[in-house]
Amino acid sequence: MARPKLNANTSEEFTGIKLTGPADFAAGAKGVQVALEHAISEMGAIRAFKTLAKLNQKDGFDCPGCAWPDPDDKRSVLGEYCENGAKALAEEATLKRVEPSFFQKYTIQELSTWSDFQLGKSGRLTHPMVLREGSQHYEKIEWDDAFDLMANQLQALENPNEAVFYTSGRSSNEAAFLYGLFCRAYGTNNMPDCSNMCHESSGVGLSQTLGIGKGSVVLNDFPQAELVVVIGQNPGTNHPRMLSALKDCKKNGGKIIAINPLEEAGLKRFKNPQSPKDMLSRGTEITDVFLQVKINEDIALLKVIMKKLYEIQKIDGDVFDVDFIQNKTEHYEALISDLDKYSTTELIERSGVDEKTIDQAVQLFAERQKIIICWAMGLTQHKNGVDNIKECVNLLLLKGSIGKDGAGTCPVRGHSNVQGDRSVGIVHKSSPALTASLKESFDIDAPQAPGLDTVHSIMAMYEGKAKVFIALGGNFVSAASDTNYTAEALQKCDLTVSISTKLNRSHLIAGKVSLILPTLGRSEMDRSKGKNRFVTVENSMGKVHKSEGKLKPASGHLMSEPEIIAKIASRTLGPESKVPWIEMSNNYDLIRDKIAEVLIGFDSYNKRVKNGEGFYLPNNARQADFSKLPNGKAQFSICSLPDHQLSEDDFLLMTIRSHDQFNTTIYGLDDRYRGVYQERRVLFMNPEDMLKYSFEKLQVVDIVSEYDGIIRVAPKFLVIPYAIPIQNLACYFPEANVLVPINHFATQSNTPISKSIKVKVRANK
Ligand SMILES: Nc1nc2c(c(=O)[nH]1)N[C@H]1C(S)=C(S)[C@@H](COP(=O)(O)OP(=O)(O)OC[C@H]3O[C@@H](n4cnc5c(=O)[nH]c(N)nc54)[C@H](O)[C@@H]3O)O[C@H]1N2
Ligand SMILES: Nc1nc2c(c(=O)[nH]1)N[C@H]1C(S)=C(S)[C@@H](COP(=O)(O)OP(=O)(O)OC[C@H]3O[C@@H](n4cnc5c(=O)[nH]c(N)nc54)[C@H](O)[C@@H]3O)O[C@H]1N2
Ligand code: SF4
Ligand SMILES: [Mo]
Repeated sequence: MARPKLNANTSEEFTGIKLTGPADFAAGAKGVQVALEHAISEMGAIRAFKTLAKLNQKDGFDCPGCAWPDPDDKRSVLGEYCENGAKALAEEATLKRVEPSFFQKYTIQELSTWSDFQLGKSGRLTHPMVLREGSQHYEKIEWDDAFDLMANQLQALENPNEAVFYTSGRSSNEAAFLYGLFCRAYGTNNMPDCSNMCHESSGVGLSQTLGIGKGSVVLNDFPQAELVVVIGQNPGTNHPRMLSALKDCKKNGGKIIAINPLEEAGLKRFKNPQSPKDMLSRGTEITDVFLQVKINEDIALLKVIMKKLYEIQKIDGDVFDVDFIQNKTEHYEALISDLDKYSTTELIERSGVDEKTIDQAVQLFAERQKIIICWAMGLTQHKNGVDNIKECVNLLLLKGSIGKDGAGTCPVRGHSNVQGDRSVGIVHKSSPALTASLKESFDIDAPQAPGLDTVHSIMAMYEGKAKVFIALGGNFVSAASDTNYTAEALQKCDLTVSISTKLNRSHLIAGKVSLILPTLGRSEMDRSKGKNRFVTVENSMGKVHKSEGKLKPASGHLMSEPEIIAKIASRTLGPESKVPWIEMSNNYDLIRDKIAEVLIGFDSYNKRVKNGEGFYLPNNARQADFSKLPNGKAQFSICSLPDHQLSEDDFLLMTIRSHDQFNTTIYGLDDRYRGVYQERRVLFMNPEDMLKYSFEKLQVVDIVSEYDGIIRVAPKFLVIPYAIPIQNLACYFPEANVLVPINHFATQSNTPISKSIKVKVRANK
């Protein structure tokens, strides 16, 4: 008997909103207090203090939060972590458990009515579990039986491309390398990755213009920068320790420009909890010029800045780095003549920023030569996400701000090892070089044809072309676009498998048969033959270093990610496989040796990570080496303005993170910096728009999107008056993912348009 289709969305119940208005600084004593409260309530005081002391230390483990780097040299004894790092750790190191009895008690139908917050707070998964065909309850399964079940399903597929292997960016380099190796040995490149929904636009835009899909700066560039631009990013919440880097820049006379539809608290002022002086004073003012751009009008704004700089250049001649442009770039003339086609007045109007403020920013760009541009999802998750990145690169190239100290590109990565996973082979497009190395090292005939990325995997499952879905971490149904469509796609699968630490909605919105395989978290001891093992990760700035868990594992039944992958591989591929799967998963040194053999930049991998220092991967843009690009030159690009064809009653909606979540993991219900407490179903709206539609404060509304004749509704949101541009709206991810159409994504990168969804707002009746 088939199971009924479950509701894939979080609970619509309101939870008791309180509003205080936006904060005017980030961190401070409150940050410390909240961090400790979370840690102590999940772990107890002794465990909390012991574990926090190892977070981001050289002999400890890497923060399971974001990918912001740790200092290369000295680490603070007071703690090298932030409030949200402590929350991420507390979530993983919690003492609560989801035992088999939990699943006996609740059906998946019952659990699906819980909110994401409630699901996550249930605790750590302890045993491998199976949901059998037609059943409503997960039940215990032995590890061996789970691996046999998977191997049988995978062997029975007519074509390896009927299987999809998703990765979320928490996995170590060792686990990710084995996983990619298994996919290719099995015969598919179907490796969708959370990057596809995240920084893929950065990867594509940067590769085409600078020849590397990663950023070019390191942490030590910040104190040397004369100007840092933070565009489409909310570091106070999502990369809190970046505020220390911005502060270091300011201390040396640098300036900060923020470009955002919202004036985020973290970009106003920062009180560093590690600095007693800061805590007693007002802290550091961060932003010098705030450009309150309209959603997805960054290109208009950047174009007007470049036009104005060009006007000054024509008069005084030393605004642009002419030598750099001549020697290192091409298509400068095309860029200038394209800029000429736009009217300054129209660009200014589109951007939504007044000319006086733009001129202040232009002045800073004109006077300063060492510039860093930092960005995140506010630029990548649009139809023109790739062009957004290229326009930033244009500006940096004009200033010669690539390949010198204190200057460059800084796409700030999300998940703590998302960049590493990519570096070691989680890519749905393989390269001839990788195929050749895999052949040489493992005698594997890896497939050449590109595999499916996230949106195309979902479509393939929906259409019955993919039948098995395996996830190394993450929460696919809640993270992906078009929640209801994605849910249907997953429920059509014959088998879904989640390698997870904690319960989430993707375990409930399952295929005909479903497995949960519980795994060790970052903070936990990974022991083999009586010895502790370590793994390695790469931070947002390309540094690879070790991470060694210290806590007793959440359960005696957990396996490490490399062990789980190796078992799946050896069972599925059988004794004919030439890869020593089990030996490698027993001894991670062997995995690292193979990574060093297959991939460039990892020479003496084991030796270089064992001392705790780590190493930087090669980065051509940092060296201003563009030899791999056409004519050996960095590329200026022609970017066009987006066209949303908004009617008078349409809004553009951005789906953003609150201060109390990590993606689909909801830490709590407070968005302290935006002054919204105890509620997530909120819609931030300009007071003039509220007046126009006669919406009252806290009125209940439905948000509706219509694409290609299909209407999607996110019901029951409370309207909050907020300083956001007119015709722009914001609400939280993942509650609003139901509105994002599956077939609308960024050109070239296929990243869903989660930051510019065209919607209407209706009173809820
Ligand atoms: N605590 C915490 N840390 C996290 C995460 C988390 O959920 N919680 N998630 C991690 C992950 S995976 C990622 S990718 C990063 C995400 O980090 P961010 O990208 O900072 O996260 P978002 O909340 O999506 O915020 C996007 C920011 O861009 C702005 N924005 C939206 N649209 C536009 C636009 O059109 N133009 C401009 N200029 N700005 C715009 C929004 O107002 C918001 O300030 O954070 C990582 N770190
Ligand atoms: N509308 C909208 N949608 C978005 C975004 C947006 O801004 N707006 N952002 C997008 C972005 S940037 C991203 S990166 C994706 C995130 O997409 P995902 O990475 O798929 O989602 P997460 O919520 O980070 O995954 C959380 C789950 O990971 C598991 N987990 C945690 N730690 C570990 C571990 O160490 N190992 C294993 N195996 N599992 C672990 C836990 O079970 C937890 O429930 O969402 C995307 N979706
Ligand atoms: S900035 Fe990111 S990596 Fe650093 S402690 Fe905070 S959450 Fe963890
Ligand atoms: Mo992300």
